[in-house]
Parts: sequence; C-alpha cells; structure tokens
Amino acid sequence: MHAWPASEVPALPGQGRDLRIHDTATGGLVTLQPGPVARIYVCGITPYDATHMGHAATYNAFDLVQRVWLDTKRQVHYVQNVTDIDDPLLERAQRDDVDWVKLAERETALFREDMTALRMLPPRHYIGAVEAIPGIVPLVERLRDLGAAYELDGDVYFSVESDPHFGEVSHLDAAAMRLLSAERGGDPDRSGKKNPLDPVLWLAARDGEPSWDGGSLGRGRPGWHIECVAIALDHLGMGFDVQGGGSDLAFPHHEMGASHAQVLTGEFPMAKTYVHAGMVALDGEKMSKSKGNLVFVSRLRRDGVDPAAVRLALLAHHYRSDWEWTDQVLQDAVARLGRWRSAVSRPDGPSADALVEEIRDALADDLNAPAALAAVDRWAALQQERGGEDIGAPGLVSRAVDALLGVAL
Ligand code: 5CA
Ligand code: ZN
Repeated sequence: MHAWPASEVPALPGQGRDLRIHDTATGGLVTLQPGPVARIYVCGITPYDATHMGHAATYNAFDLVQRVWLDTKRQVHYVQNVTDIDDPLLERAQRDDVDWVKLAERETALFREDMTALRMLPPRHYIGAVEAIPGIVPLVERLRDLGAAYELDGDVYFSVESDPHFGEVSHLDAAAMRLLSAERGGDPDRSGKKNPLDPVLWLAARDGEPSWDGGSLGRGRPGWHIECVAIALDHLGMGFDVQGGGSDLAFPHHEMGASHAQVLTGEFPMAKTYVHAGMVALDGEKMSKSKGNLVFVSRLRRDGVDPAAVRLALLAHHYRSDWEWTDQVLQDAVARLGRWRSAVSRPDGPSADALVEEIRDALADDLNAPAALAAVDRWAALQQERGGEDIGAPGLVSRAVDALLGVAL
C-alpha cells in the first residue's frame, strides 16, 4: 500500500536529546539508544470507520518519538499496518450492506488524508493485512511445525504456553487476561482450546466470508496478532526499538505478538520497548468505533477547523494520560494557535535559543508535550508583552515548533 506524503522536518541548530520513555514491559522509564537507524512499528487502523481523536492522539505520540529521533540526526525506519481484513470490518460491511474491500479502501484513504493534514510523518512501509498473507502463512506453518500451534475444527491456534516469556509485556494475572481477551477480539470461552487465552493464527474459510490460499493450512484468513508480527519481522526484523499503540493493545495484541515472534525466532524480545498511549474519551466513555461516541478528524476538517489546532489539542495532553475530548479542548487549542501565529508573525522577538532547548528537554522526558507547549506559551507571552531584538527568533520558533511538534505556524 502507499502511505501519505511527508511534510518536511526542518533541521534545528544544536543537539537533540536521547528519548527517555515509559516501557510497559519493564513498567518504568528507559532511555532509548537506537542505532543510526531507529526502528519503530506502530499498529495501524482497522479501517471500518473514520479516524477519531483517540486514533489521532495515539499516532501523535509516536510521531513525537520519531521527531525526537530525527532531531538527534538519526534516520527512522517506521512501519505501520492496516488491518484490512478482520471481524469488525466484515461485520460493519455487512451491517451497512457495502463491499468490505470498498469500505476498507475508503476509510484508509480518509486516514491518509487525516494524517497528512495533521502533519504525521508517514511510515516507510505501509502494509495491509491482505497483502501480508503470503508472508503470514509460512509463519503459521512454522509455529505448527514447532509444536506451538494446534488445530481446532480447521482453525489454527497459538499455544501461549509455548513461550516462556508469555506475560512479560503486560504483566497481567490470568483472570485479567481472560477478561480482556474476551473484550478485545479473543474467544476464551470456545471449548477445545488448550488454554482459554490461546489466540487464533489462521481462521478456516467460512461461508460468505473472504478467504485466501493458506498452503497446508487450507483456505482461510489470518488472525490479528500474527498479522503485525509478519509485517514487523519482514520489514524490521527482531529486536526493533519500539512497538507502539494505544493502551488497549498491550493485552492481548502486543503480548501475543511478542510471543509469536519469540517462539518463531528463538530470540527475545521482539521489541526492545513497548510504548502505549492513554485512551481518549468522549462523554465519559472511551472513544471507540464500536460504541460510536466519536469525534472525527475529517469532520473537524470539513467544519473548517485548522488541522494545526487539532494537533495542538492533542499535544496539550500527556500521551500516557487518559483524557476527555471536549469543545473546550479544541477552543483552547484554537486560541493558542492564534497567539503563537501572531507571535511569530513579527520580524523580531525575544531570543528563542533557550526555548528550543526547553522543547527538546520536555519531549525527551517521556514526551512531555504539555511542558513543551507551556514553554512556547511563555515565549509568545514575552513577545506579546515586550517584544525583542533578535531578528532570527520568530523564524527559529516556527522551525522548532514544526520540527519537534509537527505544527506549522
Ligand atoms: N488495527 C489494530 C491494530 S493492529 C487496531 O487496534 N486498530 S484500531 O483502529 O482499533 O486502533 C488504531 C489505534 O488507535 C490503536 O493503536 C488503538 O490503540 C488506538 N486507539 C483506538 N481507540 C483509541 C482511543 N479512544 N484513544 C486512544 N487511542 C485509541
Ligand atoms: Zn497491530
């Protein structure tokens, strides 16, 4: 699949910082030390509905990770998937009486537009589940040959007990795992499984559902976790720097993916760091396509909201906190954008050298975007109150805000 166009990232004077970030697997802060090419996999959308503010907030967090790395003069090898075949997509297509392929294409196209408008850096490889099937089948066959997978009425399941490291991403107890598995696409109550938590690797063809050639597995379609493993291993290999997504992906998705990969390769871990963003809510409940309590990026754009204001609204919340989208959040962001634009529109201003360092320090400290915004606010207030003689300052602020926060002033 093609991704979306990249917005330019201006180079800044001085030296960027190494990123210290919260790792779910170790439960604490770690300083990432990628090589000259940092490798990151961010779980992509299931394209059955438009991009809402929750998705946008999660992609914003991982966009910041990359901007911090780029500021250290590293290259970034970024991979993202599109879950363009899975139960929720088929269910929505049936509900709305639309072709599932058309639905996925339409929503993926809209996602690309939203990401472009929000200045999110595009992945180098943007891969759909369907196009990954030829790579998924041999992995499932291999897991079966290793004795880590078993068949149940034609479906193939992964045995979580085959991975000695199972549980080391999310650190949940068995009861919590079982609950979340049922909530998030698993089938713990299906009888005949070795362990209720075992996730499906390959689902045998069902009447009326699309299916693909699965070699010795028979016709069918892939499970969700093996999709991301196949794509990540193919394009990044084991031991990549970060796997990212919202906190609802820690279990089962990232836990299962890690286990699949570790059993397949005999190496540990799949990702050096597991990073999770908090959940955005609306009216007190997690924004989710299945609940339908959504504010869409595309809807705001259609209503004439500046995407830079949407981005500032996301940045105003720490990526790890759960927060609530309200009209006030957007109004505050629109007001802030106005103040910043006015401050950089003058030919000169207070020196901004210290401000660039403050933004760097804030982001390097577990992506503290709210602190970065507060630093820019202080500079803008100074500009408003007293101005300054530094001819290069407004331009430097614009470049820093663009390069590090993805906001075009
Ligand atoms: N296709 C899979 C990942 S392989 C998937 O979870 N798709 S999704 O469309 O449901 O979600 C895409 C990303 O948005 C995931 O990282 C998910 O954790 C995140 N996300 C979904 N809802 C919210 C929310 N309310 N707040 C924050 N992030 C969210
Ligand atoms: Zn994924």
